[in-house]
Amino acid sequence: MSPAQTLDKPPVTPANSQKYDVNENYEGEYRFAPIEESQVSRAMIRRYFNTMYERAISDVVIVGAGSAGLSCAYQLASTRPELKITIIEASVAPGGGAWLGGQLMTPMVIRKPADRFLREIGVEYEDEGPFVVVKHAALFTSTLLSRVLAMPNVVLMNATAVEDLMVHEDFQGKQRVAGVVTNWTLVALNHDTQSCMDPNTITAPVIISATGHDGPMGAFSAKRLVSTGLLKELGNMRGLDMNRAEPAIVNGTREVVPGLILTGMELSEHDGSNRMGPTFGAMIGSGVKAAHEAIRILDS
Ligand code: 48N
Repeated sequence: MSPAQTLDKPPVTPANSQKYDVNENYEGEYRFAPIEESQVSRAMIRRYFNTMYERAISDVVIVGAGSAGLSCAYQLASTRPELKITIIEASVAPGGGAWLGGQLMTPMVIRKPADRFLREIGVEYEDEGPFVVVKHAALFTSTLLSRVLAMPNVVLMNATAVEDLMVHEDFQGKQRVAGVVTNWTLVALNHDTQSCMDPNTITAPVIISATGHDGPMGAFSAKRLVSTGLLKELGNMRGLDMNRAEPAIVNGTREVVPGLILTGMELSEHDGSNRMGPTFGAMIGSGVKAAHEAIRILDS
């Protein structure tokens, strides 16, 4: 049989699908339905590259899938299900710094009123009065990630880095961020080991950057604003002060240049606000506020 003939031949027709079932006690032989390796490859390739084609023009791009970026994605996608939201995450594993509570300890502290978001996404916690504690940071992050990925209007491209911003001039000659320049992260991190490996682009009227304050590409967009002259200099994150840091970041979440909203710890590097250490309420509040800022821009 020529390979083409195996292209979409379904290995199991409904009539004989019972042959590949196994009883609840797993008694008897466990047999998989037959498959061609090429069908596995084509099942992935078709979907991934159709998505890349379709999301080359998105409504909103969120850079960074840490606690701020994911909180923003959840709020935006649930509030405006018609928006095409594309999340670009440099790591293979999304979640950023929110898999642990702090210094490798697992419980996650979230100060009120950010606990409201936990009830919204269905994460249990212990109430300690002014703050709550989620038993494991991964419970928060995995729940939030699963809610975001279940939304039909959200696409996550992980292991993909934003390695530049698209900047256009509007009709008044004002510079506006109009999209992102992307590459697979391993390529983006190895430009100096090879000749230039050209990137890809995603065009969108609103970019929300949530690339954190540390890591190989921390505060990426804020730093790019400086190197492209759209920002005179970074404010640089200040020392730890929980009571100053968290409200400053939530209340400071905004469109810093036309078309670009900064959220989460990246904003502390842009503005020079304090860091808060191992408490995550501001990441949630800033992410949610960034979603409302994006809607304001899109509706204006
Ligand atoms: O978790 P992070 O680093 O960033 P946030 O702002 O979502 O949350 C920050 C929070 O975890 C803290 O730092 C806590 C509250 N500590 C405060 C303190 O005082 O220390 O997530 C950023 C994500 C990561 O997953 C990166 O891999 C990703 O952004 N990223 C990128 N993705 C795509 N393209 C890039 N250029 C890029 N740069 C970073």
